[in-house]
Amino acid sequence: MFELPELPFEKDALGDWTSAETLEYHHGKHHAGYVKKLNGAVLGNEFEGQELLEVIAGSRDRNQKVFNLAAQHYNHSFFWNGLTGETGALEGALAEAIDRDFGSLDEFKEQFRLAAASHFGSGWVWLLQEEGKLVIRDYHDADTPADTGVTPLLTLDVWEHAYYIDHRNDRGGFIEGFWKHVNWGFVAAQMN
Ligand code: MN3
Repeated sequence: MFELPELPFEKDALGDWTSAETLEYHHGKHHAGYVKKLNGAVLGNEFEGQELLEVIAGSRDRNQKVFNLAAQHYNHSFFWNGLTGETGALEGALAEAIDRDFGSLDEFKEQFRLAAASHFGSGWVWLLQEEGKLVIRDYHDADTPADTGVTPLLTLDVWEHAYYIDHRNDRGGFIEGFWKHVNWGFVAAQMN
């Protein structure tokens, strides 16, 4: 059985950016709902008892319902892990790789902002490591890089349910505030 992970921070840790009220819905209702439905959707079929990544890879292009639920469980779990109350230092190999592949931290943030702001409809923006290089990619709806052979480092949920309570339709304000709460230590630890 898949389980809803505890948030790795207090519900009020993200301040005005993502309020406790948003987290009560986003984590406590949306993410919890995906986990509950996923457990129901794998009961009694080939996916029952498999690890999450196996379910994602096995259901992609074959069972859209199971894929969407499993991918959303993965994406949300990764999203929470990339967040923290107060962003820490960005240093070491991660800082060097950002400078190398984007030119500067500011340029990386600008490219990430553009990808998130211009993404049409629901989806996710990811920082990934592909063959040693950092790249930004956006994914529609529940789609995920989890099973595609790349190394996921950081993600931002750009579904409206992620920001509508605190930012209404201002996705730009939501993206801007993200940088105050990125857990760079987590991001750096994902690099290979
Ligand atoms: Mn979401």
